Amino acid sequence: MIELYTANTPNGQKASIMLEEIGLPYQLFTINIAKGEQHAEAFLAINPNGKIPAIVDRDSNQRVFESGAILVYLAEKVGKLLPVQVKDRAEVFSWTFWQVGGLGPMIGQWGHFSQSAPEKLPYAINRYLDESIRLLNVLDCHLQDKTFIAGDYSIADIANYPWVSGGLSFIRNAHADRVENLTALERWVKIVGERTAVAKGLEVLKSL
Ligand SMILES: N[C@@H](CCC(=O)N[C@@H](CS)C(=O)NCC(=O)O)C(=O)O
Repeated sequence: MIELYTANTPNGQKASIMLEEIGLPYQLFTINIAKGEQHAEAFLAINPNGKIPAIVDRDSNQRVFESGAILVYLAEKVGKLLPVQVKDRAEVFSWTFWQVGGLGPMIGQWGHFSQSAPEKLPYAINRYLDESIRLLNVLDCHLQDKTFIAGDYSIADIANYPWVSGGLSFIRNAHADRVENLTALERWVKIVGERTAVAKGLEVLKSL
């Protein structure tokens, strides 16, 4: 049994989508990040970095934190959604870590500086917005002649989906003209969003 410690955020959604895709039984534990539960001692024992998502695999009592590491761990545990060949894995890892280290943090920082920061700093807001849009264009360009990001549907698609679908609508609300030509990306969002496991992985978090 996998214990999933999470909240309804894009990083949290990656883990629940993955668990739905691979069909392993799991138990959800809510970490209310607005109330600071990510800093509780019991949770820091699972993720010393104090962020969701994190899992504990009760088959081996292994903890795993960082959404990218969780995707790789679960894919390797069940032998799904991650190719076996080194060359094919490299492409999946490239786009998975591109998301974890780039797209997610850039959109996240744009959200922070444009919505949450007490002081509206145009330099910070524009820097993160421009970089988010540049990254969305990189993925749009890559997807011109592909159905999925790296060969067959994989953890690279799962890592990117919540941030691309959420990020696109978030940016569209404020700057529609800057994301209107990302047609390959929109097509990919539709295909991935129609998967039963993706819909279920999003749904299970809605009550948290
Ligand atoms: N690099 C981490 C980022 C995780 C992350 O930023 N989680 C956010 C929610 S999406 C969080 O826990 N925020 C609470 C906080 O920063 O205190 C990952 O990919 O898992």
